[in-house]
Amino acid sequence: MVNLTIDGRKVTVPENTSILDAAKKVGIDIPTLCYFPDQNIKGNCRVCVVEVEGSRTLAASCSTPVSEGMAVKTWSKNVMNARRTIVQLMLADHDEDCNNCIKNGVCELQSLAQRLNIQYNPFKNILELKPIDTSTPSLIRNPNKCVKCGRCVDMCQETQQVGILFDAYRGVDSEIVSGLGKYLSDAGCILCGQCSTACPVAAIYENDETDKVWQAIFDPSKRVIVQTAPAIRVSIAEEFDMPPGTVALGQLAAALRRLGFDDVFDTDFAADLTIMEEGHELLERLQHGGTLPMITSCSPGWINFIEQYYPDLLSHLSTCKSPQQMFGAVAKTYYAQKIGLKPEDIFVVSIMPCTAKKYESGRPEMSDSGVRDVDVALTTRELARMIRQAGIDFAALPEEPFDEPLGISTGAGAIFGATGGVMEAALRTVYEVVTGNALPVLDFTDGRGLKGIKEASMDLDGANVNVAVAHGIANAKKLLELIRNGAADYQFIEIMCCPGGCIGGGGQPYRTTNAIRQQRIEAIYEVDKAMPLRKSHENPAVQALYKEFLEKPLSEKSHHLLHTTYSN
Ligand code: HC0
Ligand code: SF4
Repeated sequence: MVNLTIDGRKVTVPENTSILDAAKKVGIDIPTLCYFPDQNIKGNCRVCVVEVEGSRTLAASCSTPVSEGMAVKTWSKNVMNARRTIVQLMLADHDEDCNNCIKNGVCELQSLAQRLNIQYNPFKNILELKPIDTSTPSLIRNPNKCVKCGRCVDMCQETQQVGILFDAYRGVDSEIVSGLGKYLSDAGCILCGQCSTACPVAAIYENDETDKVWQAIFDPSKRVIVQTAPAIRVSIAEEFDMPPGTVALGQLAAALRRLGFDDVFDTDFAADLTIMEEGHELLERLQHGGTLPMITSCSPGWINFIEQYYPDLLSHLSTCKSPQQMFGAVAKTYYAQKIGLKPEDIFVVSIMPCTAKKYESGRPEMSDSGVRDVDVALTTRELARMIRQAGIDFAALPEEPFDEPLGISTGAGAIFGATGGVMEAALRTVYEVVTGNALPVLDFTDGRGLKGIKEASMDLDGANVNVAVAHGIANAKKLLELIRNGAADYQFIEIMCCPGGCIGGGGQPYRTTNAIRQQRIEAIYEVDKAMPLRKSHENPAVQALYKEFLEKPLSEKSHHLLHTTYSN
């Protein structure tokens, strides 16, 4: 342990603790900008400077470890002037059109300027406007807002290891770029949006499509259907200042109804449907010699990754569309027939924790109903913006149910939102279909949690099935290399693009940390436990869909509406 004083107070902390964390222990909150929990950025912005007795220069508290006998001053004239100057210089090289900024009110630079009581800037604004990158349907990159903190670079290079964002040039010319001189669409970006959850300003953010949804809602000729992804019910409450891990299933349904959606449905229904198709596809491959290991295909950032970086392994992907897209295809055919409408009269909106879902919904092949199957995919953050716009007091909403039939789901559908969940849901069904016996224990805990790669085995009537789960592209790459080298002894692999699975998606509330991911995961399993049905094949609405329309899993109609092909 190390003893030191901070602002005259004695503190004892473990070795290698940063001054920043030691100060937190005694209730002192040093301002930061580039610092982000779980990331390795050290001292880029220097907003967190403090005085260390005996040192002639100020120290960045996030990257300076404590030492025995150290005396630290976190607030002094020098500290105040240094912090203000740093932020004023940032503002002088920044597009300060705050009123028209998507992050107005939630911008960390703005709140830092407020906190430092910056009321004027002695430095003249020297920003040279650069073009805004609108090349993808998922993300907007505005270099004029960038403060070069490096958080997005760390996300892209270290956490995801896609590596298309990097620091270029030095000194005053320093700039964050996506491939030298390229737009995101040409730079190999997979649209995961992890950079956008980490950005403290509005230098990279989701393409806001809320106005398109309002137009549809206000159009009396449209039947506007909404589906909401498994992960939203355990994250939306954070947008309304409730703690991470709050389950807000009933309030979510109530909010969507009050926004004016005509049918409030659930992607969890389609997740159950996916399990029926994907489970049978796995059995088909196991019994008739298809490509193994089969890999899940529901996470669109992951699909973008394998298509661009490992096209030689595309035959391993399940041909199943994602639940989002299965939902759209079913809503505009089966449900359209049920309510006597044509696909073009229906507008399907999905609420997703994901920026890549925007791209997925616009893929030309995702129109098997005859028109685009999902019209708009909004992120959690966009939904929260709509709820605030409409003046809905989210916390005070009553709990309401989802509508029938496409709002009926099981616990297996819910756990899709957490890493390991698709695997667990699939095994719950595959085991019972193959053995004809009820599962003795429903919870496959081996696949749960934030460990990078998880493995498990299951005995299916004498045949051993080895499974693996990876979340985040850096972990996925390790499994892909094993497959490429012929060293992967697995039959089934779940890969989710984002750390933690969809609960950690790129469209989730800003500043998702590992601690928050863990709380959302626990909440997802609470949802599962509370459901009366917990196995996809027991979903009565899915059973009815097969009986009335699709006939059986992997039928011709199922293939046409629920399966897809991939491109390289
Ligand atoms: Fe997911 Fe999904 S679980 S990808 O993470 O499979 O985005 O939440 O909606 O489609 O269901 C995201 C979350 C979904 C889909 C589902 C899958
Ligand atoms: Fe990198 Fe993902 Fe951001 Fe693209 S969306 S720049 S791949 S972190």
